[in-house]
Amino acid sequence: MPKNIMDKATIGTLADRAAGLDAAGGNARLKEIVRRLTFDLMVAIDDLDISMDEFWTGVTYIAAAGRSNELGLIVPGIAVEHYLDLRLDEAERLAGLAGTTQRTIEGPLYVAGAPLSTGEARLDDGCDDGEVLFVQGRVTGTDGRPVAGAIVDVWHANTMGNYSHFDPTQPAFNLRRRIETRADGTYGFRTIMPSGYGCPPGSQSRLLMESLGRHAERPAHIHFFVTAPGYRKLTTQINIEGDTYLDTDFAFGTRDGLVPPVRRIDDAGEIHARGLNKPFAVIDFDFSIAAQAEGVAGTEVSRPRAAA
Ligand code: MBD
Ligand code: FE
Repeated sequence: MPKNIMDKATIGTLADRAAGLDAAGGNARLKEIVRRLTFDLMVAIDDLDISMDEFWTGVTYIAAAGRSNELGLIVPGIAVEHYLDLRLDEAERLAGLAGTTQRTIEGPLYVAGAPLSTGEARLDDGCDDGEVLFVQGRVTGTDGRPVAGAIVDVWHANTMGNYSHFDPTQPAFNLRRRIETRADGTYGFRTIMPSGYGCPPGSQSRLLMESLGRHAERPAHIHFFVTAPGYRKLTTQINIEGDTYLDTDFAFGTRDGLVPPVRRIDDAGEIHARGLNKPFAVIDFDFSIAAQAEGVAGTEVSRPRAAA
């Protein structure tokens, strides 16, 4: 078929009716959004001459991705989750908020309710023979003052790139903890160096990435929510420097400022002081969080999350 054969007014009238604009009831905000998305979809079909076969291939694909619970993987994979962050960054900048640690995507693998401890925690169960990693730092406000009693909620993958809960071979809450900062705002944890996550073999998300000529891998990373009363929630991650996929994260989660140096310690005295018998790694990472503010979108996102 030729492209661009439809009249925009015809599309507009149809989208109006599809969104119930000529009906009295319903949710006004939903009508507005459905009207726009329906209109844009119809225009795209005409502009690109999307065939009926292509259209139904797309519908079937989205249905399959929904059945395998992969929409939370596909949204970051097509950069839309990152786009939401870029937009919130811009809204904060326009509202005069500055000086916070860079945010980045939550991803689909958080589990609420991890064990809570004060000051420090060990995240691994001792069964994964990965490189021992200590992460330590301080939570401050944008004024540089320490935030005592902040909660650093941390989660990451094991050396296979798998997350507990979603990987039934790991114990509950393995590599997941909530750590309350000390009076001076400091926190620290012992864990194992994670590996990057890859979309599962044969998955819908991997199929999409490969059909686009992309890979379906994330570089190794550690996720954080940092919360404290009176402050805006920070959702972020750090990446492990040197990872093959650092610059091509399929989920667009890697950002400047979120790739701290990894210090490798092989000094016998320091090894013994930590109660270890092999070299280990240390990452120093501080978080700067913004005080609660009026007139700018909140950072607490309501989305379905696993809980255990
Ligand atoms: C992950 O571990 C992740 O963090 C994201 C954003 C997507 C898929 C897997
Ligand atoms: Fe992740």
